[in-house]
Amino acid sequence: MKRVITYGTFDLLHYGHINLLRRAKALGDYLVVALSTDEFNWNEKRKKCYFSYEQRKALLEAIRYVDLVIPEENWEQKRTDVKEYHIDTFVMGDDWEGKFDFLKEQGVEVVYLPRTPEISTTQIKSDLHK
Ligand code: C2G
Repeated sequence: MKRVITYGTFDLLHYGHINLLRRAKALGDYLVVALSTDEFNWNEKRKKCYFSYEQRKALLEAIRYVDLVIPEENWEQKRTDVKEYHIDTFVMGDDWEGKFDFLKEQGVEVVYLPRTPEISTTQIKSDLHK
C-alpha cells in the first residue's frame, strides 16, 4: 500500500487541480490531501477563498482519486504529516519545484509534477469579471 500526500487550497476547483490529483493518485494506492484552512490561506498565502474550508473539503472528498482530506494549518506540519500518515510519496505541482526537498531526509519520495498551463483560479476570476 503506497501512500501519497499533496497540499493545496483547491479553491474554485478546476481541471488543473483534477489533473494534479489524478497523477498524484497514480503514483500510489492511497492519496491524502492536506487542504489549506481559511486561516492558513489568509495569514500565510494572502488568499481569500471563494469557498469555505468545509465546502472545499466536500468537493475534494467527492473526487474519486482522493482517499482522505486533512487540514493544512501551517507550513511546518509536512514533517509530521508524512510520519503520522505513513507517507511514501509527496507530490506538488512544479511551481513548488525544490521547495520541499527537505522531506527526502525523512525517506519520502518528493515529486513535482508539471502544472496544467492554461488554467488558474486567477484566470477564471478575471475571465468572469470581463
Ligand atoms: N495546480 C496545477 N495546475 C494548475 C493549478 C494548480 O497542477 N493549473 C496544482 C498546484 O501546483 C498545486 C495544486 O494544484 O500542487 C493545488 O494548487 P493550489 O490550490 O493553488 O495550491 P497552493 O496555493 O499552491 O498551496 O503547502 C503547500 C501549499 O498549500 C500549496
